Amino acid sequence: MLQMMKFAWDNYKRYAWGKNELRPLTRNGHIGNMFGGLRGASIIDSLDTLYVMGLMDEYNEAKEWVQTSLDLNSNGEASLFEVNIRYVGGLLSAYYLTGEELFKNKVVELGEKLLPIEKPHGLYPNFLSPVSGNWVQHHVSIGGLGDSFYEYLIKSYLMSDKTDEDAKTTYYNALEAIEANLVQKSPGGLTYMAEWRGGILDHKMGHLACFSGGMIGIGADDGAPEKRQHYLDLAAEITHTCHESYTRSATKLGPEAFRFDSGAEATATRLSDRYYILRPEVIESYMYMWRLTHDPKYREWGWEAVEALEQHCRVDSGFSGIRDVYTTTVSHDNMQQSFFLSETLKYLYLLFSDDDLLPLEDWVFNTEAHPLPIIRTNCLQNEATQDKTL
Ligand code: DMJ
Repeated sequence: MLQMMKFAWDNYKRYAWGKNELRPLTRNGHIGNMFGGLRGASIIDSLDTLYVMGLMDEYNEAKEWVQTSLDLNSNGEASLFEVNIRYVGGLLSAYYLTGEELFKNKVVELGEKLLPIEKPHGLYPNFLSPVSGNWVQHHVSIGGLGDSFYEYLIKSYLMSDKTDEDAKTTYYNALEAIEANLVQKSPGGLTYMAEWRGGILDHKMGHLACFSGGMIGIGADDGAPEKRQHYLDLAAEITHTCHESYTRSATKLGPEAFRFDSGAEATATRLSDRYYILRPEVIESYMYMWRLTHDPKYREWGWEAVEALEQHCRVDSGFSGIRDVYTTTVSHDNMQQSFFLSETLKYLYLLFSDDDLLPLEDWVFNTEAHPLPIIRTNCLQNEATQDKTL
């Protein structure tokens, strides 16, 4: 994993330094429009991974770029969600891991720019202008761009040192609704999350939804006592299904979405769903399930993914997504996504590390795998007492 990270980083540095992502086939940088005028997404997303892996020369290069070249006064329409999870999350986590004031100063500056003055009908649209601070489009979604809502309920509860009872109640109520409405069992015995379109079930599960194995796993222990084992079993079943979506492909990598209808069981039936863009969610669930159960199968499954990534996604100058997981004559998409460095490689590294590296008792990972510390209530109490004394 360390070698994979170094390879991905070195090539980004060589061909795409300062741009948002590396295009590994054409050996140039990609900017895109997701982050408005912001640049260096791969650098910000990599800071904590480099630090945790002990790649200190590379970490220092990244830090120097933040110091000298990260321009927060940029123009353009940015996705609030993406800037938040990658830039705010990346800088915050770098600050908490290293204690470097530079990261704190940058993240405070960025955070202030992201905070809107007002919001339409009390809702939070997906796009915001970093120039004016106004919402750009009044598009609200709990699907793509807004899908981390459930994950953040349980994570807010854990991050508050289990004091945020509202987040807890909302999460377990939502999980009951998910179980009642979305969780299904296929004829072949695979548990999956269907999609819900105005009351009609679409028997399709997206790769993105495979994070839910890990989410349900980390929340299992704080559920009602009679539900705890059930939640852990559900988490394991969903993770198993997501693994099946990998094993049933020729490349042993999973498609963007897989179906459970017309005879399909965890396979993509549409050409447009067959791609894999280096996403982390399945490996993320392996990592959580390994930490929670220590069942060796999760490491075996993680290793299968490493081999498949090496075989099908590694190209001469980085790692690339592929257009069809069902053929070993692969066609590459020419994109090394920043979340590959931030999430996929970090979760793989943690899967094969001891549990005391970023222990789950002390750290919560945001949806881009940036670790944030659990705020201990006794620390807050001590701070309050000190303030009073002063
Ligand atoms: C990442 O940016 C984050 O994990 C986000 O929550 C969902 N999409 C990608 C990875 O697939």
